[in-house]
Amino acid sequence: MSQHDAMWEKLNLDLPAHEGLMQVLGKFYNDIYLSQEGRLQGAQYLDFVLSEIHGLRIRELQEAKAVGRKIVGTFCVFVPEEITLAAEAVQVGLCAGAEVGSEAAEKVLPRNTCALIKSFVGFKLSRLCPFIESCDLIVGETTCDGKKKAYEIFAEHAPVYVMEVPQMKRGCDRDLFRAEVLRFKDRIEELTGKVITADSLKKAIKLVNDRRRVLQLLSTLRSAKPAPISGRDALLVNQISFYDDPARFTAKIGELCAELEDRVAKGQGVAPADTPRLMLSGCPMAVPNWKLPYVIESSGAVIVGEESCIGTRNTRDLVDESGQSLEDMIEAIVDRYMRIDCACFTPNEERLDNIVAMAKDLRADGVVHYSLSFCQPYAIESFKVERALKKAGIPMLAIETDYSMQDVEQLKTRVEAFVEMLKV
Ligand code: BJ8
Repeated sequence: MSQHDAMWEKLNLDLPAHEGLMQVLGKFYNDIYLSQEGRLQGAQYLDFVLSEIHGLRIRELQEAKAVGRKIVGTFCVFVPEEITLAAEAVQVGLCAGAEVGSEAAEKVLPRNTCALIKSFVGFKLSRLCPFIESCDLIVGETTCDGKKKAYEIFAEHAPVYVMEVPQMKRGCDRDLFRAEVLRFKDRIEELTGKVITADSLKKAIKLVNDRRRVLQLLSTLRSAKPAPISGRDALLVNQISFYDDPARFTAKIGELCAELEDRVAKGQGVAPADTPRLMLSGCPMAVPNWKLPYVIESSGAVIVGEESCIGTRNTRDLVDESGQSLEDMIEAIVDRYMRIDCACFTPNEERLDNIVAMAKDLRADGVVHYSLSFCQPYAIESFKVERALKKAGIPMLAIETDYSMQDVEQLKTRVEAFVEMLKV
């Protein structure tokens, strides 16, 4: 029995199943996170947010709703949060990273669908996610085929709006995306009853950029040897950035970075300086998808960066803050989002350059490329990534997996062999 039961009941969650999920999540968190040694003081914020992810944060969302603010859920970093915030709404990233609910999802989706898609459909059909149930609007997007088609099914159960994201980056594609950003702005204004002004958009751009800046700082600090923070904790920071209040998050991670700066100055780390440093690259790892980071960091390596949407792909680029008119700011937003190097684009050469540059900046000894099973964009692109890294003299291990725990031992064997090879 939890103090939040009444709220969850009101949100129409399946209470017994939700209770089971929370218990599994708690145990998982305990094993993967709380068992780490030498964690930062600032990690207490992460532990607290995670422990209250379906509790106090949901209560905050209900309070926001009670004073007329709208909640907008998303599954992709292409949905411009600046627009949502400028209309005084709250945006939350919904990408689900758990296997629970996949049985229900497989009743309406083919089995060979990526785990991320099955997860969000399963969460909805099984009534397990209070974020989804709190949303006034859920924004989908036309990135990969699986998501695009799954939104049609999802829309039968939730209020869905789909943004068209181009697949190429020519002038005409930018025009298309600009039109979509304006269409999204209209939809958000209609939802909230608020008109977005130059002033409100300017503030929102700054708020989101500030969050990106603190995450950029975290990323830079991870280039230190020895690594000052575990990959698991750094991933969690990035995951929480999609859920928590942006201003609070930026302040808390600013404190955590100050602690890291101190560690770096003293030459302290979470693992000895000669520990092999690995960078993750590929599909996003949504909460609570911590399997591969755990496997890697219990195989004698430390993760120093994540080239993914729950990582640097979402934080590398800022929106230009110099625009004064609403039109200028919309153009700046379009420019910034068109730089996202998702594998759904063709060609996507800039991603290869970004991966190589990032691996060098972070002084990574190797890269683990991670694709969710049945994710064609990332699995196919991994061949080009491997080639680009090879040219730069950086070894890569390609992993394809899902959210189940069945392959943990097999993954461990492969990762351990890769780590041993790096030591030679
Ligand atoms: S911008 S990476 S968040 S689309 S893993 S559902 S691609 S089959 S998540 Fe993504 Fe936006 Fe791109 Fe980023 Fe499809 Fe692949 Fe599944 Fe994926």
